[in-house]
Amino acid sequence: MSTIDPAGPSASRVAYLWWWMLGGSILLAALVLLLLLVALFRRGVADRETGGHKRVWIVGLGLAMPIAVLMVLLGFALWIGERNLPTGPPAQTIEVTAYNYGWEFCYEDGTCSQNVLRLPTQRPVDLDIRSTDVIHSLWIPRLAGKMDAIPGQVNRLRIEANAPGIYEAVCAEYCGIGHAGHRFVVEAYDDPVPDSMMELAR
Ligand SMILES: [Cu+2]
Repeated sequence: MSTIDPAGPSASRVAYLWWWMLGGSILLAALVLLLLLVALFRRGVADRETGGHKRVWIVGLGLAMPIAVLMVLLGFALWIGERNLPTGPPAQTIEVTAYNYGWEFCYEDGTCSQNVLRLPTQRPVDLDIRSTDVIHSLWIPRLAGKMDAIPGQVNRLRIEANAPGIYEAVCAEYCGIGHAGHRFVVEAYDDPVPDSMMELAR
């Protein structure tokens, strides 16, 4: 269930952004800590600063730098988000219905499964997500970001699994007393899906 152990392209992009943000935060935190140490051990330095220097500290480091850093991060996040949108035709579309407290997955061949989502590997799959009661949120941490399930609306999420395996998933929006148990598993298979597995998943 770790987002920094991605198993698909969408989650990999999110993890990539996360590592860059962590690196940036460490650099900035180090800079602030350094300035704090300078202030502690060289008391009086600030008092001797002239007006020009104060402009560097307040306008430069206090305003311009955070705005520039946040703009770069915003641009980076928008670029990642754009690339995670469903573009091009999916290998298949699966109808997902969230309800208190379970998940139903209906496939193009007309079959449905409860609380188990079967996927082919290395192929983009679109989930068309609905809710029959309250707002839920579908989250498969190792495959993609979260997507809300909202009554009266269809939200599409593109996912892809790099390798066969079992991936755990949860509802990421508090939806009632059974929320903690509102989970499902993703079973990703190399094609073709073995008949015995199909039976199991049903
Ligand atoms: Cu829920």
